[in-house]
Amino acid sequence: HAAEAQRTDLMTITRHALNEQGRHPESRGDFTILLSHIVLGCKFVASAVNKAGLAKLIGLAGETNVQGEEQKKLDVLSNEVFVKALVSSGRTCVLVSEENEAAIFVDAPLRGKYCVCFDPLDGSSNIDCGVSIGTIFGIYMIKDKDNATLEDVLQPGTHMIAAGYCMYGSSCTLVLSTGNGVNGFTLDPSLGEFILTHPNIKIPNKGKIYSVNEGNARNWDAPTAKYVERCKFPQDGSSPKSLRYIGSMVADVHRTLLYGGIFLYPADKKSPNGKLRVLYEVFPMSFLMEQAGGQSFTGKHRALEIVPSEIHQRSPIFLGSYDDVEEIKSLYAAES
Ligand code: AHM
Ligand code: MG
Repeated sequence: HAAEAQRTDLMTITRHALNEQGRHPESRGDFTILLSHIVLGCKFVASAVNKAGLAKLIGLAGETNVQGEEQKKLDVLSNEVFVKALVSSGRTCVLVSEENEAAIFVDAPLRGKYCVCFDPLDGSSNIDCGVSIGTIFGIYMIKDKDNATLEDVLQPGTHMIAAGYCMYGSSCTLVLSTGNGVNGFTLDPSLGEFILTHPNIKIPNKGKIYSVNEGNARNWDAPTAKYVERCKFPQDGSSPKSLRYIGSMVADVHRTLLYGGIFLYPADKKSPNGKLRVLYEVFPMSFLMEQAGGQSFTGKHRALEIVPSEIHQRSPIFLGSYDDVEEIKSLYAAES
């Protein structure tokens, strides 16, 4: 155990990325540089989130509040932080943020080969009460750097080369996949470094938890309603599942990844496409789930196979343990 602790202790996220680099010599370290800028954004936001309750007193950006200037909202600040961090990496070309209506095309001198879709601070309803929130990101490779178009980000999730999230919770955790499994890193505040604490995360095949906003139940379609009913009243004599719902996708998915079970944001009569956004919520989380051995389903097909036509498009989503998602798939198959 001591030997293992020592090994993981020293594995910073940068060292991990440099090791991975060996698998993609053609990237020439560009991905490692991009990742270090994402990490910088996460650390900045983590520190701002920690001070959120004090923001009115001391100001979010530093110790002194600039006179007369109104405090920036945390989600607006986080967006500015990530846009700046990504652009200044010199490795990005097209950026899609939940906070910006239009995609951002990086100017030629700073242009690189990666496209990043992100939600800088997800779970905004949880900010003011100190509950976990997070940043979500998905990364694509540009086709032609000199000819960036929206098509470069309107790609199915299967074309993503990496995805991850950072959770600002009781500790700050960054979960990442570059298509070779899933790894979790925890921010050591005394070092300011993300340390590999959860190597090669695999989601249990079946879980004991379901996670959904049940307040929408009266508008659900039949298969979703039937599935949730079965979670509470299993037909096979097994114990009922527990309900856990934080209302921050990052936190609900993180728990699902570690403990197993299912997270759902289904379609309902009022929102036929559900709530969550394809490019920076559904795709990155689906990519991670599959990489961890779980599944992700839209109610019709594999979530990563959506071909988006708009950057802020939504989709229903059911993701988590392989067997639990299998069950909801069979209910939808029986329906059609
Ligand atoms: P936001 O981008 O406005 O924060 O909304 C996204 C959040 C997700 O984090 C979470 O899964 C979902 O909204 C919860 O929605 P609801 O409050 O409808 O249950
Ligand atoms: Mg969001």
